[in-house]
Amino acid sequence: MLLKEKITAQLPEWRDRVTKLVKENGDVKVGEVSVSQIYGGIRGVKSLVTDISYVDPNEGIRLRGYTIPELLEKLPKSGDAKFPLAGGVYYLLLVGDIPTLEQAQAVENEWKQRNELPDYVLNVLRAMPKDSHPMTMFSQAILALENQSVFAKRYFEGMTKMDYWEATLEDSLNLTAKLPSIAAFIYNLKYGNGEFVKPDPSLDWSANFAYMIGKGDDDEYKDLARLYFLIHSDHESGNVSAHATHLVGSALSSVYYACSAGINGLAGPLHGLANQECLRWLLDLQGEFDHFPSKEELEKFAWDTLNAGQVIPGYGHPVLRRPDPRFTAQFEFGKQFMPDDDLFKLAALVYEVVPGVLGELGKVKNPWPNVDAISGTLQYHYGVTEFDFYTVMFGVSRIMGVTANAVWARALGQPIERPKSLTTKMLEEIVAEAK
Ligand code: HAX
Repeated sequence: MLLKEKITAQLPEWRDRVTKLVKENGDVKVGEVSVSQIYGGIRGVKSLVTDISYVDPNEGIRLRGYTIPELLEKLPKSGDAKFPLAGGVYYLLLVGDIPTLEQAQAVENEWKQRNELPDYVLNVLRAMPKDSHPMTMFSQAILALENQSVFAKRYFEGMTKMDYWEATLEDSLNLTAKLPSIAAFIYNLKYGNGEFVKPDPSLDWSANFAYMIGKGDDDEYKDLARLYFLIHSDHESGNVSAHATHLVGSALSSVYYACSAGINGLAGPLHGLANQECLRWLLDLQGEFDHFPSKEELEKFAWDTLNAGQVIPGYGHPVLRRPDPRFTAQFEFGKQFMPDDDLFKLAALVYEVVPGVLGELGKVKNPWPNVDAISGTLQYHYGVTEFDFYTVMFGVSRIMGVTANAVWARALGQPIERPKSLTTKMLEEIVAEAK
């Protein structure tokens, strides 16, 4: 298999590099930890390692060294598509290089051979209460697939440590292959006729998602799916979904357990659920006026939200200090394909007004839009109006990133995570001694 060959070829060098770094420089200090960081969500503590992506506060995400605009330009596209194949994105995350079109298609073909969704998973989803959140259903479906884990089976057969990554790659391909089908089935079950639509083998992974939710004739939506699945795939290791996945995986739980945990984290309103909250806020704003609001009216609406003790969803970020390039890429898509859409125009006005309001608040470190500020608006335009579903699409994409990280964590022998906790009294004593 192409991916296995490409990773195998790099492994000796990577293993030597990491072993040498730790053996010869293991005691070199990378940073310090302050009391406020310990109480403040470990913000900014340099304690994780990944070579798959890096978030620069000003520049935003780079996947394997490439910015979002570079990726949109360089990653291979098939046929008339204007946006890249997800198979190429996954190749890039796993292997580290921009693939050729043939290499991207090889990953797409690998997925096609593994995309069959067992009946029992469909039945688990059918058995869930009608008011289950789509993220609960998504996490549940991933967990239900755990019995298929190649890693778990081979581990109990006595697989050697050196082979962990290969079994993890198998699980990762088997899981990622099924994600569009799982997501589309949840969509159809929750909002449609409950039909399970099989993927069309002539379509790519992203376009198949569009096809299975009934948008097979909409080429623009297929391109939006390709863009969406690219930009949400990875965002360093410290965000909740990535870190939760890594933490659970570090116990050698399979990627099914680990990804289900990551998805549970993504379901939080301060993380992936912000995209649903964001659209809700925008629709509330739209509903508030019988006309297109003026800047002053919007400003007042934003202050009303803040004064009610709520956050403005889609704005702010723990690391970024500029507009998120993932926002910008989607905003450009909107400008190109739906410049006259009322909701898009409103989102554009929010972008003009809200950073100023958050700036005036004084405490917000980053008043700029993040990835979630616009993604729902684009979905809404194409008729995917059920906004509690949006985070599932985020999850479909994010699992590409977290499984690529899982493969490399196993390949480089990353151990079980175990940070140390202290009591408040101990911290008080440390502070007293420092004075
Ligand atoms: N609206 C109102 N207040 C905000 C705010 C916003 N959009 N962003 C930050 N603040 C507030 C914080 O709540 C915090 O207030 P307190 O000190 O009273 O607790 C203060 O400003 C400082 O926060 P910060 O250091 O700037 O930001 P954090 O790193 O603590 O939090 C968040 C980052 C993304 C959680 C935050 O900006 C937020 O709640 N934004 C709105 C929700 C959102 O868009 N989440 C999605 C983030 C992207 C993502 O992960 N997607 O999956």
